[in-house]
Amino acid sequence: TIEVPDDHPRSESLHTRHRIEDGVDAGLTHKQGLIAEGRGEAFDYLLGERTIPSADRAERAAAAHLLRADHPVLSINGNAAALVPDEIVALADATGAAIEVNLFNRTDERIAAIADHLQDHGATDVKGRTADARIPGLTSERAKVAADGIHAADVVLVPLEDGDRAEALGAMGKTEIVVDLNPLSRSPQVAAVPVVDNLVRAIPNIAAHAHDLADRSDDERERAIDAFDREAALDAAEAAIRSGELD
Ligand code: PTJ
Repeated sequence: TIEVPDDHPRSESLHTRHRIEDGVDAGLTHKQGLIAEGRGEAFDYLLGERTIPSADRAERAAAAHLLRADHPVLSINGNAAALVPDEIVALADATGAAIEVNLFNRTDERIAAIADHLQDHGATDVKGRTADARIPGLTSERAKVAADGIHAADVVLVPLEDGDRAEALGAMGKTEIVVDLNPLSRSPQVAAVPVVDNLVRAIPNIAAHAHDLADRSDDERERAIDAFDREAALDAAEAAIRSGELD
């Protein structure tokens, strides 16, 4: 691994890049995950590599949805597993959500490697090794899900989604939370809660909001959901990118 000096102005972004490289070497992340990371980095640069206020509100609403759900599920792909394994386990613990591995470029080897990796990071139960149900109307490999996981979920959090599945999950009546740095991408456009932020900041911040909201009343959790305006959040993210003000 190449050393990144801590005083490098973009050291955080370079560390993230190396985690994805290591993920590919470990058989967790698909090679296309490197390309996805590059696209994400470009948007993150334009956002100022920070959590903008509208993304923080989305993360609070996401936490409230996960806490209120009967069957919340965190859907994990190769990039999420490489970047934030500890944070995913912490978010599952904070919200009572199940963890399920679900891949666009699905192979049994990578499903097993990711599930083992998450268990090494403290996950007690990882679903997705056996895909005994399907998301209707979806032809990609992402249609294969666990009957007692994503198929039965009422709220699903998906990092780096493809738009087709986002729509198919919506058609099943599920509330979908999408984390994607590109506000123009189809999946945040159709998600109930689009979170336009880097996974490495979004997942721990959703967990922090979940800890805070868990101590509050049902009313306050409902307010966090009702106060969130998805259209306004998408517009704010696009405006932040277009403004070019990197503060
Ligand atoms: O592990 P698999 O097989 O499920 O494959 C996962 C990838 C990511 C390869 C697959 O879903 C894919 O090809 O995704 P796309 O179509 O390249 O979309 C990636 C989206 O995620 C882009 O809109 C990026 O801006 C965004 N993105 C990339 N890195 C991050 C991100 N969003 C948030 N945080 C990131 N770290």
